[in-house]
Amino acid sequence: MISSFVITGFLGVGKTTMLTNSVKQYFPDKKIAIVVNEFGDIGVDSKILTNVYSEVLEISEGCICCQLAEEFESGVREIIEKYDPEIIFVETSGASEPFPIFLSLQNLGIAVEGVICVVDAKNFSSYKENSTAKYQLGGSNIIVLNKTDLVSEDEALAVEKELGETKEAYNIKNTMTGKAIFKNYVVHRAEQGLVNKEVFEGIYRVEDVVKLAEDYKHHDHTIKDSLTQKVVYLKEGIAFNDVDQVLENLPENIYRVKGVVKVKDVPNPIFVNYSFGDVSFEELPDYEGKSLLIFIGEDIDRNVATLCQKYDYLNLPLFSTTKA
Ligand SMILES: Nc1nc2c(ncn2[C@@H]2O[C@H](COP(=O)(O)OP(=O)(O)OP(=O)(O)O)[C@@H](O)[C@H]2O)c(=O)[nH]1
Ligand SMILES: [Mg+2]
Repeated sequence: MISSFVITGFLGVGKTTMLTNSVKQYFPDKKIAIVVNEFGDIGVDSKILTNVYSEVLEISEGCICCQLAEEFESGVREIIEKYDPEIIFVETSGASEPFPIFLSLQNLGIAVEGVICVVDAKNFSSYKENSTAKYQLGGSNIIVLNKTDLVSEDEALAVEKELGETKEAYNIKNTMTGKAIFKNYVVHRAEQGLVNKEVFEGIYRVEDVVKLAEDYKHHDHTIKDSLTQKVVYLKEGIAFNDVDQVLENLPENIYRVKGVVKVKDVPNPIFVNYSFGDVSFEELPDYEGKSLLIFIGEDIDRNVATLCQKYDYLNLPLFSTTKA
């Protein structure tokens, strides 16, 4: 039987980092396939993940938990036929709930070894009221407190207490028995997505609940939280500093930026990864596409338009790609 893990967690908490840093290291001899769904229609993560894994399936149009069950299931079937993986890792978008994916995997006869919710220890308080974030905790059985390098021990303990409370309140219930499906859960700490191997050892395998949870209806999180994304293209011939300037002057409601930019003073394209005020850059030698940044946040359209007016090297595309 094929095994799988679902990796969920809010925007920018470190899901892809966990896949690039932890997973490969723990399964050196296994055939691993990755399925990644990103918020928005341009798959930046899949470009990063293909550097590490040979089989990466990108499901990038729309939200995997709302509209894409069919595309997800047929994609997974295809990857199984073509590649015959032993383990499948699914990174859900930061705006998705994990439970529908969990049900889909079980539908396909794939064992779910764990639903991992990655939490950003530093920024949890900034996003904890988001309803999707709450259901992500409620629908998981392994919680990974990541970015612990950015907080003190006391802060880490305070976040653990809070996320425990959210977990209890939002635990997904079996509609027939009224009992929580992921009643037992563990919390592990991590830095740069490097988590204890135990997380992946299958000891937290979730039992088959498909039949019992059949009438689960997930809430309409996208409307309520009005998460939007905007793609912006960058002119040629700009300097690294120009990009940095944009990132240093972002309004608070834009809390996530991803993209790949080409600048005149760095030889290779640069992968830009910004979340909640922190940014990392990485050179990406084999990127052939346009220079672009994807802004994600709540009701950000006007803010992005303002940024484009302020910095004339940022261009909105002719057709908007805003998506909830
Ligand atoms: N300081 C610190 N930074 C981290 C850690 N883990 C991840 N990051 C950084 O956080 C940013 C977001 O990481 P990703 O792995 O792309 O996050 P994600 O959850 O996959 O993001 P989305 O898929 O867009 O929702 C990147 O800049 C990472 O380098 C950590 O433990 N400590
Ligand atoms: Mg990611």
